[in-house]
Amino acid sequence: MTIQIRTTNALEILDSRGRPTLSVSLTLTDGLTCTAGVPAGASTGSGEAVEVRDGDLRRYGGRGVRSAVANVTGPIRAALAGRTFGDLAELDETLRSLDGTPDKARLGANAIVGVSMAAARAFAAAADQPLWRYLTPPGVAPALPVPHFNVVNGGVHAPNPLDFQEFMLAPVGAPDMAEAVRAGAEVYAVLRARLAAAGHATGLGDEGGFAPDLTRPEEVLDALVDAIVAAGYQPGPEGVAIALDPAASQFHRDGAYHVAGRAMSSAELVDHYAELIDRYPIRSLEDGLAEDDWDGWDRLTERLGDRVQIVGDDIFVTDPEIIADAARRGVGNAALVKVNQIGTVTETLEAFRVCRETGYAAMVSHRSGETLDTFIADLAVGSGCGQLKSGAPARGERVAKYNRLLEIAEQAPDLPYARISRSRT
Ligand code: 2PG
Ligand code: MG
Repeated sequence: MTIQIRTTNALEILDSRGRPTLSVSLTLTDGLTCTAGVPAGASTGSGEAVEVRDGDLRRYGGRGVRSAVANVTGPIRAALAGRTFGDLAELDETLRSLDGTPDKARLGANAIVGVSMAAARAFAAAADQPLWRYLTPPGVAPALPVPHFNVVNGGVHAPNPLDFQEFMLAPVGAPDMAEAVRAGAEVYAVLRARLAAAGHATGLGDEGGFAPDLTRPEEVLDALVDAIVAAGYQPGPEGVAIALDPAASQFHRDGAYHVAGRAMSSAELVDHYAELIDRYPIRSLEDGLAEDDWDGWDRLTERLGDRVQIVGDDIFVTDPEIIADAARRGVGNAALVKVNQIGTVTETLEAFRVCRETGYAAMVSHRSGETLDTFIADLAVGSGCGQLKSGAPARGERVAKYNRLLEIAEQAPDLPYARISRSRT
């Protein structure tokens, strides 16, 4: 199935945090227009593909994206307009070679990924397929992913004293998508009432989770387990399990990890995680250590890798080569997958392929700065990876993805709800 491009367009819009991002559109010669909203992170890995931002301090504190918009309407349009493409890989390769840098810094990963996402939609439409089906590689079984609801926010996503960035609810024991969403929303509601009753603020962080003035991870984990039980669910693999993203690069400074007022070595922090995993129904630990602490990651994986999923985000940055290298070394056992972290849909699909071939699990992820775009819901289903994190079951830009999963489940009733266990095996 081919597409012929008439033009590309882009607009500077706001993301969910009130910062500028791009809405990109691609118009085909047959008149069809496909659009994509570009996500943006806060706790970014240093190896991520590079966004182009204006740096003009008179607008949005330098965060404007007019230059990235100009790249879509200038060089990218000039390279694509009038051309016919046989598949997305060919189009993405054109974008990559036009950019010419290893990290997409010239045209901007924000400009490139928007075009790539819109193009994926155009190919899906040309093939008369829903996006998730188009994104399913041959031989892969699509599945509805277990949603990972980030219900307590800390780190750089909230102004509270919590050092760990994300505390997530994973309804692994739910019978289907609708019940999974219901479990997340019901526990979230109970958690809010309980936090309020205990005198904590129930304001929200960037991903829609509560941002209470708690300091120790144990206080949050106790509150989560209480809320799961009070909402009528079983904490753990039969009901609602817990996933953590401490985003440890953010609290790693001067050679130590700073958690709840304590400075810990890498080995001490691994001990701390082991204690938490002993005490609480934790199934997944993302970015437990900093992105450059590969020796620590070795230790972490060796110590806890057969008990929980050890997910690399900042350390792998959705880069197929880094994931392959990590798999050779036995570092981590799962990769977080963010389309804008690598910059094209084709390379994202390649990251999934490396995960499948190396036996690594994969989890699709939103960014802290989101739009109403629901691309990642389809990507999670199509990849068959079984896991999606898209923030709390609240705030429009977060629930848009979960609502899209409900829609897909309704439209494709034969799709299974992913069966993933508490441990990775
Ligand atoms: C993360 C992400 C998304 P950000 O660390 O996993 O939750 O955060 O988008 O700010 O990088
Ligand atoms: Mg992360």
